[in-house]
Amino acid sequence: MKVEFLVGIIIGLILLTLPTFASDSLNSSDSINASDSLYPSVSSNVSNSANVSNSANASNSANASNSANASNSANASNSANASNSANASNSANASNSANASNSANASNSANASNSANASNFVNLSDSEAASNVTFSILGNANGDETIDMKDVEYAESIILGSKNQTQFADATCDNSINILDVTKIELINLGKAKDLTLVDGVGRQVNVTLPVKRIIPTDYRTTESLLALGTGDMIVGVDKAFHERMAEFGLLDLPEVGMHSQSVNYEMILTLKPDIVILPLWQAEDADSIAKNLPNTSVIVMGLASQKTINSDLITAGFVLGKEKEANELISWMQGYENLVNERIRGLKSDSMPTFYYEYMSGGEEKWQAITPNDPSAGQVAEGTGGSNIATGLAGTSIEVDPEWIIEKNPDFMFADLMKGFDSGPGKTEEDMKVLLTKVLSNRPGFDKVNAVKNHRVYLIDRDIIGGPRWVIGHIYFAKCMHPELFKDINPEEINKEYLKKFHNIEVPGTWTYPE
Ligand SMILES: [Ca+2]
Ligand SMILES: [Ca+2]
Repeated sequence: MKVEFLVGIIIGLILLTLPTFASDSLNSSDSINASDSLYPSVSSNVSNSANVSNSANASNSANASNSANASNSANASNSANASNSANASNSANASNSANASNSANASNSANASNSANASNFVNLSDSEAASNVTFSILGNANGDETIDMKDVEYAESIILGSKNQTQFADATCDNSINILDVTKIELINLGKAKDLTLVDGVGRQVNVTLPVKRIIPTDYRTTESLLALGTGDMIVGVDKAFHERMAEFGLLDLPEVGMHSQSVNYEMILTLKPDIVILPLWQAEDADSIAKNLPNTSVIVMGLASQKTINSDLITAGFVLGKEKEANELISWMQGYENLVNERIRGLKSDSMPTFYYEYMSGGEEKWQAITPNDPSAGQVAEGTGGSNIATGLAGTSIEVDPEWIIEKNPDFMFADLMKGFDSGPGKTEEDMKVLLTKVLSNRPGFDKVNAVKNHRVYLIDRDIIGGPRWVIGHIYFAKCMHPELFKDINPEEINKEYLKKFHNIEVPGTWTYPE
């Protein structure tokens, strides 16, 4: 425990001294993104609920000691979530090291060492790095979104001393930039490299033998993203949750190698001889031990399920899998709708925006869990949609709150997350959703006084359109519900159909949002 604490302090110091990379490392908060995990820790939520309610109250207070209590209770909640899907001690250490709400989820050693390494390199200027998408394959010397002849030239300039070394310039991964890197970059560019090294979603350097032919994603939303790139014939195994929740995408005859990235069946994976195994961010803590059990397989952590990381990891995955064009198409599709929302809500004044309560797992037994903007997946999907989340400022990604607190906050809108996933989406009708809405709102004494309920502004949103490439559909739905006058011509259900047809060539009857 002591050692872990010290590691936490050291990581904290590194993060604190590297503000740029500290914020990058927030991407890895997906690693314990409870709202993406199937089975939130029920017992810990219960035991922490009193504290968490305090934190909600504290957020209204200027009293310093109350604020401190609030962040402590939030830490407890984060640790609990972490132990569910990842490693609790690291999460707790991170909470100690810096800002609780931001860094609590962020820490892992791979990330920290990446930050440390990266500090030796220059940051590319905006003109040199095309966008905020990070194409993290060694050989991408100029830091843009691909590897091509410009990287060859850039590496030569580094050798000649006219450019500084950059983060991904060392194509041969030997801590030196020389003519071998230039050669390697040329080979990668020509499609003749026998291998390449990528920096995965949590900063691990992973060598991949080319060409990649057989892949196993251990998480169902990652699988959806990969399928959208046209990799259906490369996937040789899936997780059980994929069969249970995403039967509409096919692959029904493939073996199951785990359950939602847990209980990995190593024997099965070894039998399937994958070139790469792709883990979701929240499985990052286990990546190295999983890799040890899978010799001759590249184990890569990627954020293909989360809004915050999907673009960068799609472009990296697209390159490794020979699906660059497909990755670019998918990213353009998402960005098109993201821009549309931005453009239409641009004129709204922040102080006149409606408030909303976004509830986690509304369809399940547990209620009163507020999704906060810290959640890099669902919480972020709801940001930038012309509303103000009442859970803004609360620590943690999702946090149990007191019903009284919600009533007092009196949100104008309520969005109910249907994590269970079986009551909405494929095969469901509007009538089914109407019944579900009644169920979601039952057993909530005093809730009829809340503006959202009083004015019939409670909306159901299926998780299919929150994670993976479809996050942008959920994003639009939030914006349209709160500002229907700005999105009269936009129909999220139609966009879902468009996505399924365009990127998966399937038609799936069902209802993902209610009411429209
Ligand atoms: Ca490049
Ligand atoms: Ca080198």
